[in-house]
Amino acid sequence: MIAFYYGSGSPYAWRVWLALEQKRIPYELKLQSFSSGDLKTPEYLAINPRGRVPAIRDDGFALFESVAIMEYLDEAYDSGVPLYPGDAKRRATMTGPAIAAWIRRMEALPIVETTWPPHWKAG
Ligand SMILES: N[C@@H](CCC(=O)N[C@@H](CS)C(=O)NCC(=O)O)C(=O)O
Repeated sequence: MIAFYYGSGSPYAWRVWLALEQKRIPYELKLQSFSSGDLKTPEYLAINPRGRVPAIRDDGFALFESVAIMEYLDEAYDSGVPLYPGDAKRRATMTGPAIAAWIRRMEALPIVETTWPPHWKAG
């Protein structure tokens, strides 16, 4: 089972968490404390040398960086629920139904909302 390393309140970790849920991939939660130094232990740095969350370990394969993890999950686990729309234009304009578009929209909301084209604001 995938071990999912996350920290409370991390939007990068939410991205991976939502992907795991959406694809219905079984995982074990590994909560890391920022203040207790969990991310700087030798054990954790062996998983993510950058000492950040999120990270996963999948059958001995460790991976960090939320976007890379999402791409890995989407390709390695064919659960019939793709994270990305197949069509490039829908992917680029976030009009696809897939969860990746929604996750990007959620993450970008406080930053670029005022500059969004109208069709992004619809959903
Ligand atoms: N580009 C990374 C960013 C990860 C990141 O910055 N995570 C923050 C939490 S939101 C973190 O672990 N910070 C701990 C630290 O910098 O010590 C990703 O997408 O996974």
